Amino acid sequence: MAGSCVTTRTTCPYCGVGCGVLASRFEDGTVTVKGDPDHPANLGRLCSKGSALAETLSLEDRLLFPSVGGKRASWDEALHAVSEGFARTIADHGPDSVALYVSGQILTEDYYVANKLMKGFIGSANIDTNSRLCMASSVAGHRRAFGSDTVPGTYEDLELADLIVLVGSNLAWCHPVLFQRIEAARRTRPNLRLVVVDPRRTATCELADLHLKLKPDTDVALFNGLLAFLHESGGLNDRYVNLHTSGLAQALEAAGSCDIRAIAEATGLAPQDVATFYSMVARTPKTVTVYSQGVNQSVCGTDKVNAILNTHLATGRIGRPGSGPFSVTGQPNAMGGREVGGLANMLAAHMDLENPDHRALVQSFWQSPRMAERPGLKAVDMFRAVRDGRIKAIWIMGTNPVDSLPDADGVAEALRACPLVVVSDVSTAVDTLAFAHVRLPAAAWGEKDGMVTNSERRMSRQKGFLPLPGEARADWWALAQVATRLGFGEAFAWQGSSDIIAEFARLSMERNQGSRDFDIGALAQITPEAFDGLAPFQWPWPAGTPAGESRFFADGGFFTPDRRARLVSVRQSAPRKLERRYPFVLNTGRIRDQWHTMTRTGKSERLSAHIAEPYAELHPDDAGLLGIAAADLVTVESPHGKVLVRALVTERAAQGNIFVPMHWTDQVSSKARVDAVVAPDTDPVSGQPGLKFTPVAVTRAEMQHYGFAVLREKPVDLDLTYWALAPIREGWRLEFACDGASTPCDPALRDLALRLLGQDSGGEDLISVEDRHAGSGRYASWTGDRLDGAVFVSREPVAVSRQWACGLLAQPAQSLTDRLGLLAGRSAAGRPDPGPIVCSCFQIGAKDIARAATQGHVTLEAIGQTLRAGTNCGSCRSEISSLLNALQDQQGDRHDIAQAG
Ligand SMILES: Nc1nc2c(c(=O)[nH]1)N[C@H]1C(S)=C(S)[C@@H](COP(=O)(O)OP(=O)(O)OC[C@H]3O[C@@H](n4cnc5c(=O)[nH]c(N)nc54)[C@H](O)[C@@H]3O)O[C@H]1N2
Ligand SMILES: Nc1nc2c(c(=O)[nH]1)N[C@H]1C(S)=C(S)[C@@H](COP(=O)(O)OP(=O)(O)OC[C@H]3O[C@@H](n4cnc5c(=O)[nH]c(N)nc54)[C@H](O)[C@@H]3O)O[C@H]1N2
Ligand code: SF4
Ligand SMILES: [Mo]
Repeated sequence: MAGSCVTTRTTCPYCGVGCGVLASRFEDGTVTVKGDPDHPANLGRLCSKGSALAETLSLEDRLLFPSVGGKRASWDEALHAVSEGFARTIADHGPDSVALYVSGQILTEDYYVANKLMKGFIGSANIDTNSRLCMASSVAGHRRAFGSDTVPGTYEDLELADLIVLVGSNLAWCHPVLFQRIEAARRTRPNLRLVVVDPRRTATCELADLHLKLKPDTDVALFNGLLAFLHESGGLNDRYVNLHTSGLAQALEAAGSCDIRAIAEATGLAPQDVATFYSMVARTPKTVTVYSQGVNQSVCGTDKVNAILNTHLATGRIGRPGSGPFSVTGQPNAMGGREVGGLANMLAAHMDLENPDHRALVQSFWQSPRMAERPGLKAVDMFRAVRDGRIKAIWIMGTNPVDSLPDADGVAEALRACPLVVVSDVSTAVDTLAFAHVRLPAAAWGEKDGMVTNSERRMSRQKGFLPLPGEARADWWALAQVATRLGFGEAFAWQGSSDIIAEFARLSMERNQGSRDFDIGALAQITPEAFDGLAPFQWPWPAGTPAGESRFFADGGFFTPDRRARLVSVRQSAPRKLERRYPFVLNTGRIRDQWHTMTRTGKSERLSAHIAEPYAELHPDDAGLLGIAAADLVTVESPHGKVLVRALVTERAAQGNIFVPMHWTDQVSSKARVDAVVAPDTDPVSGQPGLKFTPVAVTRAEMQHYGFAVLREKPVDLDLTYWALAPIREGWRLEFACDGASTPCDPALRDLALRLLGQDSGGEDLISVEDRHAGSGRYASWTGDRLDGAVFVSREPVAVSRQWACGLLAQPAQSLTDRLGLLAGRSAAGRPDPGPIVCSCFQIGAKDIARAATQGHVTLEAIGQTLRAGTNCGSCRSEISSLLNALQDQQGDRHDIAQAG
């Protein structure tokens, strides 16, 4: 870093917490980021991913130029190809033969323009978004209960609550700054209670007073039981119910009586735990129920949402400080997408596509020639339609469906058969790009300008602080260019983001007067200058009013025709029978330090150090029965497809359930796209797929050899049964395994090692040790003083300290003794093996923490003082606590391979 710097106030591009970021750009081009102390979402905090943003800004892997048919093209040629292709398809097959598939990660401006083009000008509602995989059940549940998609509360409620119930939410890893806010609130108010409802024990459970490890998809039984309990114990708010709701009697009837034993049986919980939970809720008016993908991503997701909302409506615990239901959003602009009507069944500004008045209002506001008249296809159905030829042209923007949609191999097949696939992305390391006829380079975080809305309805600016690289352009610009070429120029002639927001604001206030929740009329005339300095605010913000904090529904005022909320009658569905061939339930989700398909977080060495391989969490008893040991490789298979991943045997998993993270793609692993395995079953109301429940078979994958390598050059064209690649300082780490028949120290293995080391292209000094009897080999080569890499091969999963080996490339020149030591898997001198990395900010490992603990530093605070671990972003604090708690059963080296925290 050199010289002076310019600091820009912007917003983190990852999760829906929506933290404010101060990005400083120095004269020499370096960038640093820190939390914005003035942003109300985070008050200066950032998690591990936010803190590592500066490490993901390099232009390596950036998509910088448009291309058509695999050849570089000018923007003009590429836009022509898109508009010609769309126009021709529409002329020949009608507007429903084309589609847009967009994302909760594009800005409100991009989203508004995409939606306007498709629904108002092309005249089809075939625009859907990855929010269908994420928030659709919450949207549907909100609309059933409130008549609108309204999140009633604010983040402050989490701090003001006396009880927080987290349902299907791994908040510690997925909304870390909110989790930290709860942690901090608990330090000042130790009586704040936390309950976690999740079939597996997650990092979030470290802070929980009660963990309800329920059977998958039995949440409706749990919350119906709670409603019945509250009713039977006199815990309902009759006044609120009578004044502001309808449907209680029917909902109670559907819920049945509160038979704790029967509920315990249905949910797989101990009766005592169910009773404890119910009485905690009954006696705590200030209860917030936070829910996320364990609720939404289910074939009964909408019913789960309404079962939760029923308990809040019946107690009047909604919209008051410290109480309410709280659906936390995943993506940075999931809320913005809902506001502009990005889902196939919604209209802009929270209007309803199926409501003729709303359609007429939007049509006259847009002066649109042809409005969509009926809902379009929802994501899973959209790709089915691509597959069977009903959709012949699709534009995908800001999402990677070949990895993130269920039945992902089917999605790949659909795109392969589709006559026109357009993909707008920022990265070249995206599996979906392989299917694109036209590739459009988008402006990335740090370059683009606009608005995002976080989980608490707070709209913040994302601002550029870097020049646009190559020919990257804003997504809205590309959409508007295509609209213009399709003949709609006048309606798409904005000069910049602020023009688009002003138009959107005018639409939100059009004939509104409090009849719709979403109103940002205050921005209707915003100038570019005012937009530039716009501070974060919560909607609604009607014209002529001051911006302020807001909650909804404490005094009713729902957006149904009679302004009453609906309690929706929901019933627990019968348990799904598992076929003998597929006896396990596959659950999927996230890890702490990666974002989705890793196209950005995967570039950071620090973030990759936490968990460097795809894995399957399974219970020790299941592992025992299947003959699977820690660090073995396992195949997880459904009728749709399979993955090959590392076994992580842990008590955190429930018996009969396995968990595989969603992040690994073909860019970084041989066969770990977990959505290839996931079934495309959807919720009948919301169309959201049940991504947390697929019946699967799990088997041990027999391997002839296992390997581990650190390599200066990124290996390409890896022809190995299993491999997984991650960046490290000055190079790459590679885990691999081969199942090919081979003899001990098969010469082919030696060839492989040499190839990995680049020896066929002239490395100089090679040292190798082979043990034919054991069937193991170790190889390392140097060019001058620089280590090219080291490769370790063995019959068993290689037991070499990964943290030690990953530091080798960055070490200075080595003596012969050091070199030999390296082959022996020994550290030359200096720092002892840190073990699997826990704190990514300071690269502190589990073994560091264990050593400190043996020296008497046995509390989280003491570890922070001696090692600094957990004192920067704080994302690892729950893992440090869990390590300290579990220190008696320390893990051995074999576990170092499958090190998932
Ligand atoms: N580090 C990180 N953070 C992220 C993201 C990321 O990629 N990485 N992505 C962001 C996005 S888009 C989203 S949507 C959010 C998701 O945030 P979360 O929803 O918190 O994360 P998930 O890991 O998808 O799933 C949450 C939990 O649901 C549990 N679950 C599974 N089945 C059931 C069930 O039947 N009932 C209940 N009660 N629970 C169940 C799973 O075991 C899992 O622990 O995270 C956001 N934050
Ligand atoms: N099995 C399973 N599957 C899941 C889930 C699960 O829990 N389990 N979760 C689901 C959920 S909740 C979600 S949100 C999805 C997420 O799934 P995806 O949306 O497919 O995942 P990302 O990796 O975030 O994809 C974003 C893409 O946009 C690109 N990009 C980034 N910035 C920009 C930009 O400004 N413009 C453009 N045009 N492109 C940009 C990135 O490089 C990347 O390729 O996955 C869903 N799939
Ligand atoms: S919690 Fe982390 S990922 Fe989410 S917005 Fe804040 S810094 Fe970004
Ligand atoms: Mo999401």
